[in-house]
Amino acid sequence: MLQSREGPLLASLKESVINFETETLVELCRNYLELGLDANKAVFEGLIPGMLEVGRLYEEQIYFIPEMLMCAETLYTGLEIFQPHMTSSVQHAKGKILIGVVEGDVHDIGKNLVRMMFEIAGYQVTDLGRDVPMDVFLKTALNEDFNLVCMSSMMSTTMYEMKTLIKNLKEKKPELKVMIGGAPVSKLHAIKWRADGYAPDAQKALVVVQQLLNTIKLINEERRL
Ligand code: B12
Repeated sequence: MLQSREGPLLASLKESVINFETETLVELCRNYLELGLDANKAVFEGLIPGMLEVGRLYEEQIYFIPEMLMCAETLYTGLEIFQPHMTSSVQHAKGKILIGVVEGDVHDIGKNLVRMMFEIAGYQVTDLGRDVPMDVFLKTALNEDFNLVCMSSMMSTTMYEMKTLIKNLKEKKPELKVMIGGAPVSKLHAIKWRADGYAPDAQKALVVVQQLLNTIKLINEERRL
């Protein structure tokens, strides 16, 4: 019975993001949660596919910047409603993570999703926001005690900021672990730029973080022996 309601509701959530119908979306979110359905599914199989379709509409020049902004606003309303109900297979994770979108880039939806997954798992996250000046990113990463620095970029023009940032960070603090992500980058960029990790989406990012932090723990334990 519930399953028969879930599919149409997920499709409607997706549609409401595409059509930037925030009021409808709020109503749908309420119905969805009242039925006790899975909030993670609502985000990853409803809201995000909606935003991906918006990207396609933009590329086909059916949507322009004002529409994209309205869709993003609707998406954020949904994320806010679902976040308190989301769960993670990783619980009570320990570690301090710094995250931000590099200088020149205002795309922060992806970064916010990654941050959300980290917070749900229990990590302590410092979010520098978007279009973060290089010196701010560097200073914060070097002066505070983070286990991992995560950077995001959505444009082929701004992704090289990550390369420079990694180089600067590794020169000054080689032991600091760095993870990168965002649509224009791949695992190959991570390897070439000497990042320690890469993930293509928010769910996989959580798995990679766990692996990286476990490695750090093992290295520290071995050092103590
Ligand atoms: C929404 C959007 C906008 C919104 C952004 C709103 C916001 N608050 O983010 C607005 C309208 C502001 C915007 C502006 C612009 N945009 Co725009 N935008 C998009 C769009 C449609 C969707 C991006 C998005 O949110 N995707 C959904 C999220 C969920 O996916 P995601 O970001 O990839 O994130 C996932 C993964 O990448 C990963 N991830 C992301 N970060 C990280 C970090 C880590 C550490 C890890 C592990 C993983 C990870 O996990 C995320 C979640 O699963 C894309 C088109 C597209 N098809 O993607 C264009 C796009 C990115 N934009 C583009 C452009 C050109 C612009 C503008 C220059 C347009 C203009 N003429 O002004 C400006 C840029 C201004 C600037 N200086 O940054 C181009 C970039 C082209 C390129 N190759 O460089 C794209 C690709 C559209 C296109 N095909 O031309 N944009």
